[in-house]
Amino acid sequence: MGIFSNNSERKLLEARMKEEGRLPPGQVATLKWPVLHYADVPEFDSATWDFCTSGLVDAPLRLTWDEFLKLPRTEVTADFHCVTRWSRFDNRWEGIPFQAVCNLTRPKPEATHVLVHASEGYATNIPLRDLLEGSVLFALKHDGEPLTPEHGGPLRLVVPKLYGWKSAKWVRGLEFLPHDRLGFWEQNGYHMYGDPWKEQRYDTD
Ligand SMILES: Nc1nc2c(c(=O)[nH]1)N[C@H]1C(S)=C(S)[C@@H](COP(=O)(O)O)O[C@H]1N2
Ligand SMILES: [Mo]
Repeated sequence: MGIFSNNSERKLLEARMKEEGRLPPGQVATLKWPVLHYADVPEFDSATWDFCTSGLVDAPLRLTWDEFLKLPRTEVTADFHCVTRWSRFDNRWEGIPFQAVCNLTRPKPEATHVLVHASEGYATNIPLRDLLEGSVLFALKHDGEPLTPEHGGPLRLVVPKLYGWKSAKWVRGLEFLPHDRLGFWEQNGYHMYGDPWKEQRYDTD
């Protein structure tokens, strides 16, 4: 045991993040990495896994696991804010930039929103322009380690600027749409956009 208990360390981090303007309103800092999701952790089989794009695109895709792994790579360090009020700072993500998939599938000009599809019927909606920001990626690794199944392994979306429910674990596809359409939590009362800095937690916020 060091001089500081884990909780003092946590409080020091929280104070520092607040000072640096990195703690959104109503959030607390965590040093741990909570696991949070609805339904069971899905099985992964590299032989049957695929990644599909559909809707308003010039080139609908169906990529196998091996094909997906051949896409360009990127690294992003970002904070992560869950609507249940924990924030985890300086997560180092490695994976495939969203832009790389977009370049392959070529959304039509009418596409304004994306419904991100994941295993077990989970889905979440995000405006296309937000997904095109450089910080958005399909992550394979977190802090240097392959993503564990409970954290979305082998592949999850990461959208750092929005609440965590937009960062779909076990992501399998993208549907490009001419308008916004509610995903899983959005149908259950969560906000359509989910900006942690504006505390857009529920559809009444
Ligand atoms: N497929 C799927 N992705 C999901 C969820 C889920 O229920 N299913 N929960 C979301 C929520 S609310 C959060 S906060 C983060 C949590 O990621 P973590 O478990 O790796 O901390 O995953 C998000 N992605
Ligand atoms: Mo969350």
